[in-house]
Amino acid sequence: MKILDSTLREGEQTPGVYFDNHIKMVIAELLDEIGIEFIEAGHPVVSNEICQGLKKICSRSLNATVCAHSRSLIEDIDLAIDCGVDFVGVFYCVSNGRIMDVYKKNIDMVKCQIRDVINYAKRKKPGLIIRFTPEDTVRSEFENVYGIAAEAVKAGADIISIADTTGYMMPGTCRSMYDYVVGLKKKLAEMDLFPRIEVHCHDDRGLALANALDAFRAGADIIDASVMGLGERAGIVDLAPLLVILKEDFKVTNNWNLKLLPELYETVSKYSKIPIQVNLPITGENVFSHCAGIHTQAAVINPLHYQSIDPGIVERKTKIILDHMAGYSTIKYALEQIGEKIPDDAIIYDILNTVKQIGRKHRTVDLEEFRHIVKWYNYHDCQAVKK
Ligand code: HCA
Ligand code: CU
Repeated sequence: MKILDSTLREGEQTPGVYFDNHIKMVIAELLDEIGIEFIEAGHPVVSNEICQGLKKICSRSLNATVCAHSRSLIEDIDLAIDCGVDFVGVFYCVSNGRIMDVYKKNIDMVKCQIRDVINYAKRKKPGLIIRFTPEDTVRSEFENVYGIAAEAVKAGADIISIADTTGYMMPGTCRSMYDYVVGLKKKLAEMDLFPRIEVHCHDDRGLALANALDAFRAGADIIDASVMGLGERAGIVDLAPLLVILKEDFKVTNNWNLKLLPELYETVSKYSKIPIQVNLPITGENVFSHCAGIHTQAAVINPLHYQSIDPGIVERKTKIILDHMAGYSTIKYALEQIGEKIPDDAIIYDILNTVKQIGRKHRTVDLEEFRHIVKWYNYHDCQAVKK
């Protein structure tokens, strides 16, 4: 299985997000270093800047295959090929409603258009990987989806992408992505067609990752994701947890370097001006921190009592937080961290109370401030002894 990162295409469709071309290059290089197999780097028809960015990224000879997004139009294909991409993602909506209301066409006209465009692309650049996405796949009439997908594959499409454009699917229900992937593969196999299957899951219901994993279990070959899940509306699958789960839980053997994920996320966050949510799985500030006294008591003995993911896989560390939730063992642990002798219980409780009071002011105590608090009580104690 392979990953397609769309931070530079879908991600740039986040309101207000724009990456300058020199930043796009850095992001593409980081994705490549991590070992992401496909980088969807823009939709050339949107602007000349996007074309320039695509051209430069293609000229870098990355290991990753660079993809351009394209409408089902010859002019878009020409532009994409002109940018030097080896992969073009063509899309068109296939639902009767949209075809008739918006495009004033019928399904046969759409079939012809898609067939002609894909034929043209394959002839113009033999070896070009072509993906066809029936937009809003999962809510479109199934016979339209497999009918047009079959036409696309016969014309030369290598990949059919199932787009859950509106985040509509739900695991374990009649809207299951697992069942959809199995059903579409079966239908195409009956026609002797075996394209690779890609999935593009939006997160409108917070189920993008769950649906993507469902698709993976059903045999999908390529999964789309973006950094922080950036994209239209609620965005798509967040890249970091997808990679971690595939590697750690599903034991896929792709050679991804997960240790570079924090750097990638910081870069994308800085230049997209979208903060990394503190509780964002894997990359959020708080996700390997322990706060409540009962948790820290167990976590200082073995973090795995309260963690099921080892932070080391993304080069992060377990953190114990000092705030109003701290307990006796939190303070003992912090004293050890700063190399301080463990004082009498009475002093430990004085320190604990101070830490809790500060915590009630909506603050946490870092180890530097903790040192000052300990010093204060030690000093106090000396004065008391002198008297
Ligand atoms: C879009 C919609 C899209 C397309 C996906 C694809 C979707 O922004 O054009 O072309 O594979 O969610 O359907 O992102
Ligand atoms: Cu999308």
